[in-house]
Amino acid sequence: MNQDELKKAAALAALKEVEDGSIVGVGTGSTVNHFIDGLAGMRDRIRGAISSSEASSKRLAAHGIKLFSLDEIEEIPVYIDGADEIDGHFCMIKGGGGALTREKIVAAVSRRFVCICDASKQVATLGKFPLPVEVIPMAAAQVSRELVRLGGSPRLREGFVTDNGNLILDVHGLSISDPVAMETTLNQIVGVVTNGLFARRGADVLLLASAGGVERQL
Ligand code: ABF
Repeated sequence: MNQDELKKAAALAALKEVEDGSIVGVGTGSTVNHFIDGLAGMRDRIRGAISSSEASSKRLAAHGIKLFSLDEIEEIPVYIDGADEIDGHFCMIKGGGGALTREKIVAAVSRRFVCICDASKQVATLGKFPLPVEVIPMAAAQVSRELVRLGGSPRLREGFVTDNGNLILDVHGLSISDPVAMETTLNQIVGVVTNGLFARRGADVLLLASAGGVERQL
């Protein structure tokens, strides 16, 4: 199986995590795209979805899945999303697709976070994948200097603007031994909207696809 087939296997396994009659939290990315396509086959069994990006909203709408906003609901039972890296404590780096802020917001209102990944995303220590940090445009230079002080090498993601009208700094060279502390520290930098560490609220379930099948880890 190639990587895309593994992503699809993890994504389709996540359909079993969806509760009948519920509003489903939907992430972003190529793995989630397979999930959305699978969800279309059971759209009559759900009320609809809360989406974490314009791209996912478009795909959900194209399948006739009703979209809800966070103004309409307080909590959702389950959020399904991919990751760029996930460690043994289910802390993650996310935001390679640039949707980290909305992903973190939807994850925050979800009772369960189900992460769908192919096995290449599993790591012992987070940080080989450059950590995305969403910044207010006028603060990009100032935030970059702070990130350098923390030991990282930030690079502006060229030609990219987030769904929220902000910029992304991809921070290379971090070895993140304490993801909760790093997430908290980065949150304190003025001008940072969100950082791509999902450690304070990590995943609850991991559906990990490898050549041997999809393993459900808790
Ligand atoms: C989103 O999609 C992101 O947070 C992460 O960056 C990405 C995973 O990418 P893919 O599913 O395309 O490998 O969940």
